[in-house]
Amino acid sequence: MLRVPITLTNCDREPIHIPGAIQPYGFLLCLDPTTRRIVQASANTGTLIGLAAESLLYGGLDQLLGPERLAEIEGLLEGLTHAPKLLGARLDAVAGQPFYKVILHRYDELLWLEFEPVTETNAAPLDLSFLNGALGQMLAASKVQEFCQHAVEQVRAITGFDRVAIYRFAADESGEIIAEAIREDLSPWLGLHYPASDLPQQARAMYLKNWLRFIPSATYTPVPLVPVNNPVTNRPPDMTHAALRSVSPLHLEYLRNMGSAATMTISLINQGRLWGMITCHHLTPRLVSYELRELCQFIGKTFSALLPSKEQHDEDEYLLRIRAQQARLFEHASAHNNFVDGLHQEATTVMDVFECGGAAIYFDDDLVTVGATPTPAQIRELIAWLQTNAKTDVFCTNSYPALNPAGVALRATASGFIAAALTDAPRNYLLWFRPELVRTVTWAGQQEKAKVLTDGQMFLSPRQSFEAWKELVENTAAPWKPVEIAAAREIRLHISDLRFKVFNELQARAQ
Ligand code: BLA
Repeated sequence: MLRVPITLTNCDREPIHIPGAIQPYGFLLCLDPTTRRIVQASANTGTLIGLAAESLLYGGLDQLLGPERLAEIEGLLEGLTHAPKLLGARLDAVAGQPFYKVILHRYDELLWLEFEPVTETNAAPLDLSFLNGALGQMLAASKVQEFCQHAVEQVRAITGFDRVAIYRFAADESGEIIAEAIREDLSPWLGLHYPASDLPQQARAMYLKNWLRFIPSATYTPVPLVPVNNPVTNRPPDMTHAALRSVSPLHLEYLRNMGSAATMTISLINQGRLWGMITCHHLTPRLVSYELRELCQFIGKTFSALLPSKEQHDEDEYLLRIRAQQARLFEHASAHNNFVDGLHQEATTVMDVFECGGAAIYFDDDLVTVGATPTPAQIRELIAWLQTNAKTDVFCTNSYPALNPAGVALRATASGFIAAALTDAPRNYLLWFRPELVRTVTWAGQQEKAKVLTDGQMFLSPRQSFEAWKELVENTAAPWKPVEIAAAREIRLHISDLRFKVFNELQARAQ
């Protein structure tokens, strides 16, 4: 049960790297790097291998391991860094049943030995030809969307999780499910958005250092370390790189509320930034072998390495589309006696140049609109506002209501807009509108009832999060991309050139 009321600030403050406890599916020993003596042990060694944690303290590994395994481990301890290493052999000498594997790393002035049972779930065996095919597909995908779809399908194929999704972060750190592979009978989450607070800052920072988290059961009772504090530093050891780290109780509650019994999350990192995560969910608890988790990390790292080229491809393609539409628009504008007619009467109109809900042309007091726009009276008011407030020839916002309270009335169609004042006639404008983001997104998840509070506590669940996200993005449209603003500038200059040419021609004819 949670004791502290959850607020978005105390979420960010929870010290998730020093929980002083582990998840109970394995056990942990921390060794002093110089003396190689055990200085901390998880309290479950008694239950798991019949040796009480207290009895292990200040002794060596020879209490658990025979000379052969000990020699192997000694060999690995020398060169250890924060990057975990798996001891190849199974440790059947630890306690007979179950068999253990050991994952070792060195961090926070300690040598860490994490013992995991060798129980496999129904995951497919590691297969090089599968991996070869999977990477081939990822390389061949040109668009980010297609690339993400391959990645979730591959991770689902090798791990057998019920649901594998890619959760991508926006500039404001909110997230969206952009691809998923799910068991047939599950309802899709594709297109769902979540607020930045669902993944607090300290967790983001940790996930940049450690590529994979694994929670085989969301209903576990944490096992404390004995003693909880490292005798040297007098605080719990830093578990940033420990696989068994006990995770935030807040997050566990969130998982239980969403009906998820086991999860695995892989970081997707782009130029030092957490770009997104591959999140895996299972309806029942499950163990995934360390080797398989390593393979998933490999996919996450490969994804991260290939991602910039896929993003570049999407950007290049959008730019080409903008250029082609611009060229058509310019042709139409020149072909008509009145350029305004050319901008809205042909198959390609001013609103087709880039992604927007509607557009308007305001010229010599005449107003023409295409697509979904505010009413003519509202557009005229907007123009009056621009004339006093817009300091640049091309002005854009993705939250007009934040700049002008009267803008709230326009939020359905024009939470965002780009306004380009014509060069030679600055009181005239081309306008592109974007609707409120929340109107373009629908909730497709389980139709559970949104509950804000249970017993005075915040109720953590994706549905609740989605409601929170909706509130945060009220009155906001999708942000304008630099390439769109640049295109608006070009259109503005081109229209002015065109008008200048027409003016010159008329003058020449008149002489
Ligand atoms: C961690 N939150 C996480 C993680 C995910 C999410 C993927 C990584 C841990 C893991 O592997 O499971 C969020 N997971 C999601 C979301 C979806 C999903 C949004 O599948 C959507 C489908 N979480 C909250 C709030 C708080 C919070 C309000 O919603 C704080 C008050 C905390 N989330 C929180 C914390 C962690 C976390 C503290 C870190 C857990 C840890 O690693 O210890």
